[in-house]
Amino acid sequence: MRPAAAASRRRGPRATRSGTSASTRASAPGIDRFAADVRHYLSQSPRQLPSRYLYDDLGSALFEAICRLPWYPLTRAELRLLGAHGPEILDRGVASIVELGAGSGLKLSSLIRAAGPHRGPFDVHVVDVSASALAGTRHALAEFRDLRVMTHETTYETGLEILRGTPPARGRRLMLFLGSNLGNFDPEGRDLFLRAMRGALRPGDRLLLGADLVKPVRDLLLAYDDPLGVTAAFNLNLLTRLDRELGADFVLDRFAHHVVWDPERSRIEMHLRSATAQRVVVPAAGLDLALREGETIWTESSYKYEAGGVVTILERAGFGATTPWVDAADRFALTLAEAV
Ligand code: AVI
Repeated sequence: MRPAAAASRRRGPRATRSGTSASTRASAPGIDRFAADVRHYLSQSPRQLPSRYLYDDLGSALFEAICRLPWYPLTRAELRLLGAHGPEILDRGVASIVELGAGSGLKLSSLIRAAGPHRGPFDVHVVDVSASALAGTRHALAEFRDLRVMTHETTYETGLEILRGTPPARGRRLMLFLGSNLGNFDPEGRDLFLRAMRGALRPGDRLLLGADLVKPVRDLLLAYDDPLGVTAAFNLNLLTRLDRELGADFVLDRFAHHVVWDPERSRIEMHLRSATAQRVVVPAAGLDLALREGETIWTESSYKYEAGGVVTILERAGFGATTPWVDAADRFALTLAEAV
């Protein structure tokens, strides 16, 4: 990995209503990497595409819409927990907040609001590959005084490298990894990533981790295959991205959104199923694919946890975990863990 400081292009700090703000942009994955990943993963058996590519501008907007659907209760459950436990989460020792993958900034702003008016000042670092998500976060934080906001337009991994080299001058750092983002990692990648987060913290710093919990299968299937078809659009949009950016010739109505619950691995899988036997070319990735009728392209896994399981994996990664706060209605957990 390139040294973060050398890779980043710093745009100078500027005054905002909320305090000061600055941004870095470091090695966001480009089109060559996209083409190479598509070539590699579509050639696997079963065929796959990495879920991180679901989030172009339209994909990010569709995901924001998913979070408002009645059948996808994760975001609302997490907001309830942040509202109820804000003062504890942002106790007086916290001077620096880091969020990986902030989306619209809604959760971060809700947490700061819930902590009360006398908390802060805070240094806030937000890491996301999407420039529009970072702009949304800045906008959401503009109402607060006493924030110094740094946005980092880059991958989580590079963001963690940057943060590791810039510990806060005073107080504790609180890292946020919310919204069941951890659920999109396979177990091996998850453990590595938790260790990388731990590596960017010092003993006494904290991690607030969101995790969606196992719930009745019917509810899980509805959350990922909603009757309005928003999640289907989110999934199919990945093919429009391949058409637009890599010159592919996927025809959308020859594919269907397909969702499977795997109880053994405790995960929801999202696929795109080929309705017919068909050929598809992806010129920029050098691919000429022959898809069978019913063959699927696996686009995402969302692992679901038990609250006790979250504590175990956190402890394995070098955290002392407290008892998770659980939203009983929608089965979602927030765990505040201390780096040891
Ligand atoms: C971003 N991530 C946590 C979402 C999830 O639930 O796995 C993405 C998503 N996929 C379909 N709906 C939402």
